[in-house]
Amino acid sequence: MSSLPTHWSSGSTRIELVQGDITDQQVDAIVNAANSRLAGGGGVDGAIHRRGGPSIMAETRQKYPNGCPTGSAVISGAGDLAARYVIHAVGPVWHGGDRQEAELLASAYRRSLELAVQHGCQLVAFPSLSTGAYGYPVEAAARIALRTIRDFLTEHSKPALVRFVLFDAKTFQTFAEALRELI
Ligand code: AR6
Repeated sequence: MSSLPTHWSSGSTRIELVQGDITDQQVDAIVNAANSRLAGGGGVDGAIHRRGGPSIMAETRQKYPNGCPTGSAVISGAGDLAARYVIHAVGPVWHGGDRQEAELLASAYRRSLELAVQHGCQLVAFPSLSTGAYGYPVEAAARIALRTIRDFLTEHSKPALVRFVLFDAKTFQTFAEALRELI
């Protein structure tokens, strides 16, 4: 496993893979794996709201009372987290692959990066969207995540760093294998 790549870079931009808890990250923006009602939940979402405190939910309720469509993202402050922003991205629920899951997943990543750039974020941490409660197969999701982010960074030359913070060893390894295919 040590021979698998854990980073990719091009010009002044870089993708990194690390294993860990995303709520420990000190970055400009932490991306949340949210649901379309922005109602909170388990997984990354639960951890972010627990650690970030109630101001995050108070702000999203006020600013986005209709929630956020699948495949898109919205931004809020980060409460007590060591970040300036939380970007709430809504990935698709996996239904077998014929309900535009791939397009929706790519679009959730792209929209998150657009928001990050609009808000001047240079360091952005992502979890693996949709591969927990939403059941998206990790291998396919990792390929989409990395390709979408590489293409965005190549096109826009920012943000400077996208760090995937992968919770478990299996997801980390699957992302590293997908990164090897990409480079
Ligand atoms: N840091 C990094 N990754 C984590 C953490 C953490 N603290 N906790 C879990 N993961 P999930 P989804 C991993 O379920 O599939 C929620 O209830 C997890 O192991 O968080 O997009 C929301 O409210 C997995 O690899 O997100 C939605 O209703 C990945 O993060 C729904 O779940 C994503 O798992 C969203 O489901």
